[in-house]
Amino acid sequence: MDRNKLRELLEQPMAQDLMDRFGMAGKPAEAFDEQTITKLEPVWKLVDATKLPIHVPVYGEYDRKWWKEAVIYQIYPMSFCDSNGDGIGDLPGIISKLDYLKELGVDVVWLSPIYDSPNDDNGYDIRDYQAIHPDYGTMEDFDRLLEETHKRGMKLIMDMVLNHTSDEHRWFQSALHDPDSPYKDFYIWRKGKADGTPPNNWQSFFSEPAWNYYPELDEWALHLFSRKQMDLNWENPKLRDEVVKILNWWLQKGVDGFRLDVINLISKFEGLPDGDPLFGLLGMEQYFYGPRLHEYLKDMNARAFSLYDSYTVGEGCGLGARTTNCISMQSAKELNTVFCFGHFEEPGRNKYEDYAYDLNFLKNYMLPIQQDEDIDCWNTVVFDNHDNPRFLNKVSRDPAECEKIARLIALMEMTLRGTVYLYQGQELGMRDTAFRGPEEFRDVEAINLYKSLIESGKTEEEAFAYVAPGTRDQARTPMQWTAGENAGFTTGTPWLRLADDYELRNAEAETADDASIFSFYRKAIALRHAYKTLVYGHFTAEQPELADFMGYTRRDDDGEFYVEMNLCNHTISRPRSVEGMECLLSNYEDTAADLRPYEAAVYRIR
Ligand code: TEU
Ligand code: CA
Repeated sequence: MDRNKLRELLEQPMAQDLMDRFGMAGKPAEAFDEQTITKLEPVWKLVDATKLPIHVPVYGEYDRKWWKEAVIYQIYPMSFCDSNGDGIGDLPGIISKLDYLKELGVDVVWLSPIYDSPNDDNGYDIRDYQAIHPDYGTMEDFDRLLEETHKRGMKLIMDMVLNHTSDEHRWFQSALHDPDSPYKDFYIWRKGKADGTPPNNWQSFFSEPAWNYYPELDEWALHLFSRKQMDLNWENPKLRDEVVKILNWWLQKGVDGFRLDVINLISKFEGLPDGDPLFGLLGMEQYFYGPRLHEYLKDMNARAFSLYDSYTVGEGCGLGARTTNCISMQSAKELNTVFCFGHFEEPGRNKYEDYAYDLNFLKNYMLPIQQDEDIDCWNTVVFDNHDNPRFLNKVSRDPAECEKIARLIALMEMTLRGTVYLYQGQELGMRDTAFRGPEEFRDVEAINLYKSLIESGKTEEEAFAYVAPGTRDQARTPMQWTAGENAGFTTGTPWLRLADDYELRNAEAETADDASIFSFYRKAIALRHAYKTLVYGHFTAEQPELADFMGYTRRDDDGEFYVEMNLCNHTISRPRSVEGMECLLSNYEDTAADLRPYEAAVYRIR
C-alpha cells in the first residue's frame, strides 16, 4: 500500500478507533513499517469499504437540553423490588421506590426490558414489543408507573432491543412455519456450506457459532447473541416500517425516549464475509459499524425520535470514541448520545480478569474526551451497568478503600461533562459477590462461557474461577433495601442469590446516615443540579502530566469550580493550593496539607 493511501485511510474515524484498540493510537502513516502495513491489510480493506462520514467538530456554546443535564438511573427490573413475593422484581415494586429515587435526585429512570419474553437473556430477547412480561405486571401497571414517575417530575426511557427478537416472536415463528410468511425476510437466512457447516465463521457473543440450523427449511438463521435471539434483517424496508410503528406506539404512550440495545450492529456488510481473527470476536468487523448504519439511524430519527421531545442513547457495542461521535453528532440527526465503554476495562483486559484497575488509565481516557469541547456531540458518563461486575471492585476489593473510591467515582461523575448514568445499587456502594458455584449463575453469557471452557478441556474449578468474577450476575444481585430477610427485596425466594454485605450496605441504613455513600451521591447530584457550570462549563485539566493525580476546573460565566483527586492508595502532595476556595464536597472530613489515599474534593472558586 502506498503511504498516501494509508494517510488517507488513517483519517477515517473507524481506522483511528481500531488503531486505539490495537494500542497504536495516533501513529502517523510514516510510523508504519511494511510488515505492520501488511499485517493490518484487513483494517485498510474494511475502512476503505465503509467510507463513513468524518466527524467535523463544531465549537461555541452548548445548546441546553433536559437530557444533557439529567442524572439517569438504570433499573434492572428483575432485581429491583418484588411486590408480590414471587422472588422477581416487578412494576408495582418500582412504583413503591419512586420516592427513594426522587430523594436521591434522579431525573430519568431507564428500565431494562420489561416486555413479554421467554427470558433466555432476561428480556433482551423480546417476544412481543407491545406487551408487558406477566412477571413484571400488566400494561395498566406500566401506565401507572409512567404516570407516577411524571408526577414526581422525573422522566422514563425504555430499553429497546432492535437488533434481534426472541425466536418465539410471532414474526420468527411465522417465518419458520408458514411457507408464504411475509416475515421470512425479517430475519437473516442463508444456505450452509456444501460440507454442511454454517454460512460463515462468525461466533456469537455467547460462546457459540452465530447460526442456528433449521432442517425444515434446510437453512441457517443468524444470531449474534443467544441461540434464541434472532438477528433482524434491517435491509428489509418492511422491517424498518414495523420498527418505526413500535417506536411511535411507545412515544405516543408518553415515554421520554429509548436506550437502544447494540444499535450499531444492525447494518451488516454485504455478503456476510468470514471474520478475520485480527479483530477479536470472529465476524465483529463485519457488523460493528456497517455501511448502512447512518441511513437506518437517520430514518428512525426522522420518522420517530424527532417527532417528540425524546432522548435516545445508543449502546455502541465495540465502537470507539470517534465512531461514537459520528453517530451522536447532532448535525447527523441520528442519536442524541451513545454509550462508549472504552474505559470499562484497561486495554487488553476483559471483565473476567481479576486485576487492579488503575485509575490513571481512567484519567488518561477521560481527559481528551472532556477537553474536546465539540458542541455537536454530547458524552455519557457511566461506570456501571447490568452487563459488568461493579466498577468499584475493579479498582479495589479492600472495604476501607472502597469507602473512598465509591465517593471519588460519585464526585467525578457529577463534575464531568456528559449525561450521567447510575446503575441500581451504585449509590449504595453495592459490591461483587463471592458466588459459591456455577449452579448459582443465571446469566446466559456466563452459563455458555462456563460450558465452552469445560468443552475446551478446563476443569470445573478452572472454568468456575474464570467466569465467577465477570459473570453479569455480579451486577444483577437483588437491590439491598434493608438489613432484614432477603435485604427487603422479596418475601419469597429471590430468583438470584443476594450479595454478601446487605446487612451493612442497604438503602434503609444509608438514607438515614448523612455520612453514607447514598448521602454522598445525593449531595453530589444536588451540586450538579445547582451549578450548571458542572454540566456545560469549559473543562481545563490541572497538571495532567502528574501521575496518580487528576485535577480539573469547570468554568463559564456563571462560576468556576476546581476538582482534585488522588488516584492511588497512598498520600501524594497537593499540586495546587486550595487556599481561598470553598470546599463544597469531599470524601474526607477535612482538608489536610497533602492528598490522602483516594481523596476527592470539589471546590468553588467563584
Ligand atoms: O449488551 C451487548 C453487549 O455489548 C454485552 O453483551 C457485552 O458484549 C458483554 O456482556 C460484555 O461481556 C446488550 C445488553 O446490554 C445485554 O444485556 C444483552 O445480553 C445483549 O445486548 C443482547 O441483547
Ligand atoms: Ca414479583
